[in-house]
Order: sequence, then C-alpha cells, then structure tokens
Amino acid sequence: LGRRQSLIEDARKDREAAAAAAEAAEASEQIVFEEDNGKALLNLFFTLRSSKTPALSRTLKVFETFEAKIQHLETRPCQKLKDSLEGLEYFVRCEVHLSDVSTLISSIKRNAEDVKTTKEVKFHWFPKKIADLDRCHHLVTKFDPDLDQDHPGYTDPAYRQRRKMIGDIAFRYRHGQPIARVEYTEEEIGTWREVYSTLRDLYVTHACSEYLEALCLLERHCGYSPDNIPQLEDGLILSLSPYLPPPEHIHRTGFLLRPVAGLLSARDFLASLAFRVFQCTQYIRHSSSPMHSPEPDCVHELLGHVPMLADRTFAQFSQVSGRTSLSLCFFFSHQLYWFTVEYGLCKQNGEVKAYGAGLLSSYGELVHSLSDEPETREFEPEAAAVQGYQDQTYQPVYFVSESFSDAKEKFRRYVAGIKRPFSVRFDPYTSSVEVLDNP
Ligand code: HBI
Ligand code: FE
Repeated sequence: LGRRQSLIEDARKDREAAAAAAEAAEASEQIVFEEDNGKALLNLFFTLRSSKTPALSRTLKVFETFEAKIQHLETRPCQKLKDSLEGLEYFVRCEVHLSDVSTLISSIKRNAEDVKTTKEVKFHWFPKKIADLDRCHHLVTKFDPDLDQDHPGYTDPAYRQRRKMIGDIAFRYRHGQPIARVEYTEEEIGTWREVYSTLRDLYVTHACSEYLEALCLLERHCGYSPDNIPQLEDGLILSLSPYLPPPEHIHRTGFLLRPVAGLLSARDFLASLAFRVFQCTQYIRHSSSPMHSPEPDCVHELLGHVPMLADRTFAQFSQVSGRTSLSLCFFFSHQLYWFTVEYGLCKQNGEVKAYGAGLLSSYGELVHSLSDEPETREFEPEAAAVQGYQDQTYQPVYFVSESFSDAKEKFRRYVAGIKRPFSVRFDPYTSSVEVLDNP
C-alpha cells in the first residue's frame, strides 16, 4: 500500500510539473533543456518600504521555506523611491521547484512591494536527432554481474570477462556504424538452444498470433533457430537485410537495432523508441541458469521484443510511448510501457494470449500469467499508471488489452488529457524530433 501511495504521489508531482511548465510556455517564458529538470530559474525584483519592521529578513525567510537556492542577491538604488529612507530595489535570482513557483511569488508579494518576476523553466535534456542517442547510454547497475551478489555470473570471472568484451562493442558504437558481430561460444549457443527450444514449444499455445507470425518469418529469413544466436547487424526483418518481398515486407517497420551493454535507464530506453530505435543487449545469461536472467539479455531482446516490433500497430504503439516520455510524461509512459510492452496480455478469438516481452522471454512467468493464479484486469491507462510493479518476481497484476490499436488509442486519449507544455513530432525524413507548442 505504501508503494501505491508513493506512485500516486509521483503521478501527482508529474502532473503538477507538467501543468506548471505548460503555464510557463503559455506565458512565453524562456524554456531551457538541462539535466536538472523540473526546476525554474526565477528572477524577482521588489522593493521594501516598511523600514521599521524586519522586512528583508522576513522576505528572505520565504526563500528558505521553499528551499529556493539563491544564486544572486543584489540591491540597487531605485529612482522611484529616492525620497524614501531606503530607496533600494532588490534583485534575487533563485532556483526553485516548478510546482512551488506561484506560491513562492504570492508569499513574496505579501511582504514586499512592486514585485516583478521573470523566469526560465528547466526541462530534462532529451535527444532531438537520432545521432543524439549516442548520449543515451546510462546503465542501471543493480542487476549487473560485477555488483549484484545474487547474479548467477557473480562468482564466474570468465563470464564477467566475456560480458566486458561484448559490452565494449556497445560502448564503442556510434550511430550509423555497422554493429560488430559476436562470435558466440559453444557454451553460449548451448544456453540459447535450451531456452529457445523450451520457449518455442510454449509459444504455440501462449503467444499472440502477431508474435507467432513474426517468429516464423524470423526463422525463415533471419537465422532464428535453436542453433544460432541472431546478429543485430542483420536488422532482423525490421529494417535492413534481408529484403522481404510483398506481402511480407509490411513487417519491416523501420525499427533500427543498436547495441547496449546492459539494463538501460528507462528514460534513455524510452527516448530511443521515439526514433524507432531499439537498444539491444548482445550478451547471453549465465549457463547455470538458462531459464532465468535478472537483467535483460539477448534472449529477452531477440525472443521477447524483436518479433513484436515486426507488427506495424505494435511498432507504432512503442514509438508513441517513446515520444510521450519525451514531452514531460516520462512517469506515465514508463508505467504504461511496463504493463503493455513488457507484461501485456491481449484477447484473441475469445482466448487470452501474451504479447509482453517480459513474459515471452520467461518460461515461468509466461505459464504463470496465463494460469488461474494471477489477477488480470482490462487494460485501462488510469489503473496501469498507478499500479506498483515487480522487477524481481512475477507481476502482481496483468492488464489485458482488446487489441494493440485499442491500447494505442486509450494511451493517446489518456495523454491528451494531461496538460503539457509541448509535444514532440517525429520527422522520418530527417530522423529527428520537432518540439511543438500547445499539443
Ligand atoms: N534495457 N537493455 C535493455 N532492454 C530492455 O528491454 C529494457 C532496458 N531498460 C528499460 C526497459 N527495458 C523497460 O522495461 C522499461 O524500464 C522502460
Ligand atoms: Fe524489455
């Protein structure tokens, strides 16, 4: 329950920051993009006339109350007040949380006179063109084999060494370059074979039809098989080779793959989806635990995500979540992404099937999600936005979508109801995003 409370609290803060920023944008305040988001730089000019009361200290107390960081404070002679005792105008420049701006200003107005303000609003930096994704490489290390004592590879120096070698491909990679191929060892292929064959049998009854169709194409054209770990450089029907003739060419959704060295931060991960780029790991889980990996590995990406990205509507849905996360709705996008793209179920011909990558890449959870045990609910963005999730065990709840287009429409409608300062549009000709006012 505490978890749920804090999610609701996060959602409220997100909404408030977005609304405050929207107001700022309407008032044509200056908007700057920086790492330190959700803050405003506020310039205040005021005078203090009541020389007998400690007006200055009372006014400064307001800044303290709002934890505003004062960056500059200056007094200067004020023409208008030259007959009064003080004749000074005060200028304060401070940094304050966006949601506190208006209350801070009204508190200052109660203590001071002639209050004038200007402000700049800070938003989180985000990529504007596809090559900017070279800067979106922040890894989350909580499940890393070097640091997580519960990781199956923690006590295996050879495995950790191998992870470093493969990770280096991602660290060196820049947009537009060819992706170095990994020559997988017999042991690694053995791990792949075991997961592939076991999951493959289960897909027939558990995976949605879009998934099965794409997997067949991947097996026919892109080297998917129990004995081969596919290479990212091959584009895997989504983008590059091989050429697929009609009618199968519709599965080329234009998604590009790029290598990443581990669990990517959700912010960077979602940001790349806005550009139809999917960041993929190339290493495989430890051979001692073929059916489970604490972090995403190539089984999760290639078997969980890639086949679904070959579906047009699903690819659009993924890109919409990415675009939305850029326009100050990161929190919602992340929640919705989690309960759809990662752990979503859908209805098909009166049955429930899996389409989430977290399910399709985990034997145990795939079986569990479609059994009678877990709670399932109809997909509603309002509910998914505040539902707590699990990244160590099975999800407490699964959301069932009518279809991908239905999920996409619900998501769009929900986001349209959030007041935002700007939205972003993707221009496929230049592979860049444009910032649009007044969504
Ligand atoms: N990183 N490499 C990688 N693969 C994923 O599938 C992945 C990720 N980071 C975050 C993520 N998935 C999502 O589940 C959300 O947290 C955005
Ligand atoms: Fe994933």
